[in-house]
Amino acid sequence: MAIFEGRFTDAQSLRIGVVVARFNDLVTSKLLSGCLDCLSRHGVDATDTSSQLDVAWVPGSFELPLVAQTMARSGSYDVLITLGAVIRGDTPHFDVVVAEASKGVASVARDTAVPVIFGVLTTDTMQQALERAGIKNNLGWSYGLEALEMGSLMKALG
Ligand code: INI
Repeated sequence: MAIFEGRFTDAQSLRIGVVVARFNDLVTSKLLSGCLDCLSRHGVDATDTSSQLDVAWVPGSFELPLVAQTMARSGSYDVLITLGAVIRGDTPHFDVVVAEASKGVASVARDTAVPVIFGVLTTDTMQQALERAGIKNNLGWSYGLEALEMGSLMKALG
């Protein structure tokens, strides 16, 4: 019996792309900081001159799938992370943006076999989003960890 598991010790061998939405930048820049901190502390070169890690900014969460798809198809990345924040209270078309972002990101992963972490916060209020972006816990850190696990697992599966 083979058991496949992602490891967190493969970080130095992974090429990682992060796509982050500028909308609700107060939240998403915190998610990005938490994510980069996690990657860096696991051995990823997260410096400005890194050849292992790239960050692409998009206007909003709706645009995450297209840029993730472009990066996935480039063949330059083992794993991608998408970061965004959609807040129901301020967004009449909340459901549309969330549905397109989530379905789009899932499709990119399945179509390209490059794992794409869905790091889009969907909350009722800005307060809740901020709590998940660092006031209480920074989910960006968790998304970084999940990227290392999935990148490693997909490599193990060959
Ligand atoms: N994009 C977000 O990432 N979060 C939001 O809360 C949001 N609101 O509130 O509308 C949002 N809208 C922008 C959208 O993602 C696109 O960038 C825009 O529609 C252009 O395509």
